[in-house]
Amino acid sequence: SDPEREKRFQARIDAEERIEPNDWMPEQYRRTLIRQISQHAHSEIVGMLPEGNWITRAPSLKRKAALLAKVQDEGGHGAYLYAAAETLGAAREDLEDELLSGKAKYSSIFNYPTLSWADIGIIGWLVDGAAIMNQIPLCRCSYGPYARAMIRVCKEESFHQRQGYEIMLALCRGTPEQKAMAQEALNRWWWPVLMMFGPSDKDSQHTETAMRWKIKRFTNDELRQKFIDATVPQGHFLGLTFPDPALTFNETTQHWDFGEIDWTEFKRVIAGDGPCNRQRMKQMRAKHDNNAWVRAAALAYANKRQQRAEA
Ligand code: FAQ
Repeated sequence: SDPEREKRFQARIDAEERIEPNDWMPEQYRRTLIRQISQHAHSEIVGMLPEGNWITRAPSLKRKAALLAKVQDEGGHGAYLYAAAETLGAAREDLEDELLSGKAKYSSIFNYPTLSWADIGIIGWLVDGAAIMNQIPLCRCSYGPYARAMIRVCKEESFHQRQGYEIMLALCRGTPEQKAMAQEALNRWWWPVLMMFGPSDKDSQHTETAMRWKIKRFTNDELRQKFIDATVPQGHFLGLTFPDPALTFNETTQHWDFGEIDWTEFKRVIAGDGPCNRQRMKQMRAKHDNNAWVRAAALAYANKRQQRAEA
């Protein structure tokens, strides 16, 4: 390490300057970003699976078109984020290998099953809602390529969130069976969605350094609280209840108080033992094998073009 350079680096961060790929950066800054950006990319790609499960069963042509577009957007976000990680010197093949070997993490939320159509509404409303809450501050991340990627990603996520909330509205204004389906989905997803924000601040290993480097602008608990405050009134507008008896509006703090998150469940899902972890990894490996010919063809084509250019 080079203390003088690190000092100058921190001064640039403190002055809100953007760090670009060719700038000097501490090795740990680079590693932290590769870890976070690649996990984020993996989440987008694995996140295509739970919703992909409903494309063939969408209840109308309009719903199917919107869902197809949304899932394609997620693939695009993944590609965008892998490219951002590559600007830090990571190789995409290595990042993919780390995912397939189980070494790299992806968001815990995508290890839960999509059992009914209401789950598609819930994913848009809550999962994309949580993603936006977390990603808007990342538009001001100190690392330029990640920050710029987030601007476009957030625009698309806000369309995703609206399509999800609109599905929820239609179900909640529909038949009693539809409303019950919406409520049942909310009951299953609420707690896992709150876990998306990561461990509580006292258990978060990376928050302190990530805040100092302005990769993160808010702590996990701060974002979780902001999300709850924004979301609870939306749920009440739908006429739904939240599966948390401790959820109450605190007049003193002007925030919603909530119950204790089951951190044992969170740790279990992250360790690979959630309801769908094995299925998701199996799907990812099958996809990787099935797509081998595409990678081979793309490589052969690139080689041919290079040979032609050299001739
Ligand atoms: N799941 O010290 P911290 C989406 C890990 S949205 C799994 O607090 P950090 C859009 C963490 O990596 C979802 N692992 O870590 C979409 C670390 O492990 P490590 C993706 C989790 O990084 C919507 C350890 O626990 N969004 O995909 C989780 O400071 C709908 C200690 O935690 C992003 O990735 C979790 N929930 O804060 C797609 C946003 N939480 O690496 C399809 C960018 C924590 O030491 C459909 N990422 N861990 O082995 C971030 O903002 C941060 O990385 C946090 C975690 C906030 C997720």
